[in-house]
Amino acid sequence: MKIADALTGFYAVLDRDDEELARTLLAAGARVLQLRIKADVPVGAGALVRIARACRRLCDEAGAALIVNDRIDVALAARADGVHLGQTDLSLRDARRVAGARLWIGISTHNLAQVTLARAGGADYVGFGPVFVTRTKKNPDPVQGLTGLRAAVAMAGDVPVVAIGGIAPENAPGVYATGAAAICAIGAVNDSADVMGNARRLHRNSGSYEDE
Ligand code: TZP
Ligand code: MG
Repeated sequence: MKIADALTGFYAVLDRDDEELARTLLAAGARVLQLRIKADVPVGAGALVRIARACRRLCDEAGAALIVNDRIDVALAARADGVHLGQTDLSLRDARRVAGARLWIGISTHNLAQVTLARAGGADYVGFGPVFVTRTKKNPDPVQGLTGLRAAVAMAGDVPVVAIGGIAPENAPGVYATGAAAICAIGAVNDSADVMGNARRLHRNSGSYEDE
């Protein structure tokens, strides 16, 4: 799959070991699923690979891409399409040494300087945020707003930007209007009573929340 085909609308995150949730996110039309389990007691590598392999099967059935957060070893073992790394994870340069061209490498960025570095270093895409206030991430970086996001999209050039942080169906149209390639939302989807509906409303041109 080409990365541009995966990063085109709602970018789903599986934030717990929950096959039903994964199936629902994919059934809602997600073209990409990121496995991101942040637990107080870290999940071991063996268990993570088991979960990632299950995701791989579901993504293959749905024609979606699989990206693993933090763990390049798990991403490679499960034949994921990509790995997603934060500013304090394995560096982009070292990740490329390990994975070569076998994985897309996505980098979390929180300001324009980080976007510039990720682009220069050959990131396949960048996450940028938090765009709005988020309750999901512990110790989030400062809110960047739509103005910051628009500048990040311009700075990223041909590197696709995934917007993240406090995004919900109500504010998604404004986020797409900045030129962001895709929208990642965790709380507004995974913690809602209507996972399927909210995931669908986060796709590009899904019609505004108020219209439905
Ligand atoms: N990086 C910046 S904000 C964030 C991450 C991982 C959390 C996004 O979660 P939510 O619930 O969509 O605000
Ligand atoms: Mg990380």
